Amino acid sequence: MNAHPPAQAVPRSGRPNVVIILADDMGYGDLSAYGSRLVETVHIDSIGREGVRFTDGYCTAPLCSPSRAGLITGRYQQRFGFEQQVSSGAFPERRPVRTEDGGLAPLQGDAEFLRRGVPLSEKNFGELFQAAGYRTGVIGKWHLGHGPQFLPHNRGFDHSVVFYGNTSLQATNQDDPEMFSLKVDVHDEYPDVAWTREGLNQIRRNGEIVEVKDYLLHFFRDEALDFIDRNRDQPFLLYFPMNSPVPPLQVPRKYFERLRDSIPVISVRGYNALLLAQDEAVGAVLEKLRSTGLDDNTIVIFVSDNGSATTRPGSNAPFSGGKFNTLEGGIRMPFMMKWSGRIQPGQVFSKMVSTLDILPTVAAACGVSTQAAQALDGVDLLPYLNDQNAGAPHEILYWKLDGHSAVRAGKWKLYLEPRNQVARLFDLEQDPGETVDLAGSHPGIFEELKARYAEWDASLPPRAWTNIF
Ligand SMILES: [Ca+2]
Repeated sequence: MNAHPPAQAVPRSGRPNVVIILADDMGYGDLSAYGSRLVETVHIDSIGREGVRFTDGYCTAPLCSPSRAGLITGRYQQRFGFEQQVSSGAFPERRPVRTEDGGLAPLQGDAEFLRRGVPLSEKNFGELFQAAGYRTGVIGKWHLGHGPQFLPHNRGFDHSVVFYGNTSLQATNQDDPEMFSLKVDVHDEYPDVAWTREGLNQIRRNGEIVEVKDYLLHFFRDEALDFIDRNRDQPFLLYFPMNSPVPPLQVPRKYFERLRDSIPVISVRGYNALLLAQDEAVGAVLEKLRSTGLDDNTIVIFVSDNGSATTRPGSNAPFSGGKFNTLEGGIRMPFMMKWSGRIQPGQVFSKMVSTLDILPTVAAACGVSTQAAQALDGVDLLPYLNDQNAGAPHEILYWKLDGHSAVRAGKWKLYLEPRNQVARLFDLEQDPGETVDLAGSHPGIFEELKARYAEWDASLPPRAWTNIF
């Protein structure tokens, strides 16, 4: 006998649940909802169809760790010196870091990497929701520091099943004939980055290493389903940062075969097969919410952490650039949100929003106080989605990562490479591909945005660490 009440009997008056699903390195043009003609991502697309699809949604950095630090705190990560990756590879201590002048420092050992993370002065959504009585879980990729004070079970998450590094092997049996595997770019050239399950790539449940034999995306999917099942009778927040479609490109052949007739290029077919596997994993989570009767009272958010690297078969169309730079391809994200009965379905929202808005939005929706947090840069989006506020959530947004910066205000985008004295102005309405520099023809806007950026940049502390070679 099922001890739980049937779906229709679950009261809607309880505090809502939150499920935040994050893709890793997925481009704007990778979903059918955002124009892909290569693959039908019906499950992920359904989030936007049943809620809102943002056309102008942004992450806070075109790189994993800093983007996640902004997302999880609702604050520009540069405000706490968090500009760069906390780690790269299974054994970051074996790799040199860059000095501020761009040279290579001698090996720093463990100490350099154990100090990197979101400082204790910042609150993330796990900490805020846990303090408010929610059950909090994170399943997937953490990549926000592996020193003890930065680990998820010490930072607001009751339950964590994660790897701490930037990626992990999807399938440990690399000779499995049922698995399609392909190396696609420089990311794959380092043997200690994607193609291993050692070191920071190991899977840990609440800090303890667990051996995983399943295909990793499916293992995390099942852990997410189990978390929802176990917490169906109490309010929960589930942060589900998936290990896809980032390398290693390993995907069960059944997905690859489904695209055999439609995609002739092997790397593109393999990548889109992984998008299909990812879509089905999201579909399983959505179905679990329906079958447990929680769907009506759960806020579901889907977004990617940064664009696809231009060296890979992902699509940032119609934009140029990608991961590592601040052209739109690096920072404009597929971003959708649904909340049955509270967000009007079928909306397409075209004003700027940011992953910074996720924390304040879900906190407001759930009645969770953000008083313990520092001043948030994100805003509660619900009034804008419910026509209570006809204005724009953000007048201006800023980006800064290792020599690549940007500002967007309205249709205007200022693209900056300060070290190279590059400054260009684009009209994103007329020129989403950022090809025509209008700095000369619109000097007033150009100078104003440069001044706004300089003012924002001057308000930031120095970055707390540099990048990793
Ligand atoms: Ca990423």
